[in-house]
Amino acid sequence: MARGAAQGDMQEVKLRQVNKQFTVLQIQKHTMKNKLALTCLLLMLCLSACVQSGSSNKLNVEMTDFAFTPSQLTIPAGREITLHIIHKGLVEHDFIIMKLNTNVGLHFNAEDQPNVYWQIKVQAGDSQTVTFTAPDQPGMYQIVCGMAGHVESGMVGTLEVK
Ligand SMILES: [Cu+2]
Repeated sequence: MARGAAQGDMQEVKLRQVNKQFTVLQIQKHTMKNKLALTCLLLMLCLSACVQSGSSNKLNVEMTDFAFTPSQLTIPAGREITLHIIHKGLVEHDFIIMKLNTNVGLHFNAEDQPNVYWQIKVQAGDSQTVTFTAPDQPGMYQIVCGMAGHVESGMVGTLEVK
């Protein structure tokens, strides 16, 4: 009996040791997982911050018949802006930035021409990368296409200068 009990105790001790080691292993695994999760989180935060600051002086605009996508853009005041236009439509379009506090109204016509801040004409299928200098004055600027009937069809947008 006494021997059997002693053996049982020994087994229990061994079992406890194994359990302890297993727990230690589990804790180490857990800590590594947490570290990995934290690293991932930090990396994601950094990436999103980098993308946000990096995209400010670069614009990507898609032209279709008849829309600008996105139609709301934001750029930093006074900076040189690289505009990449992807033309996916079948007809010619313009990307026109109107001067601050001007608006083409229902149509773009000859009276609106002196109020143009900057413009580029893009032929169908002719994607382009161009540069222009952002206005110095912060505010909301209107974007339009100057082709007859295109404003009416929805080729309008806003450019926020910050
Ligand atoms: Cu157009």
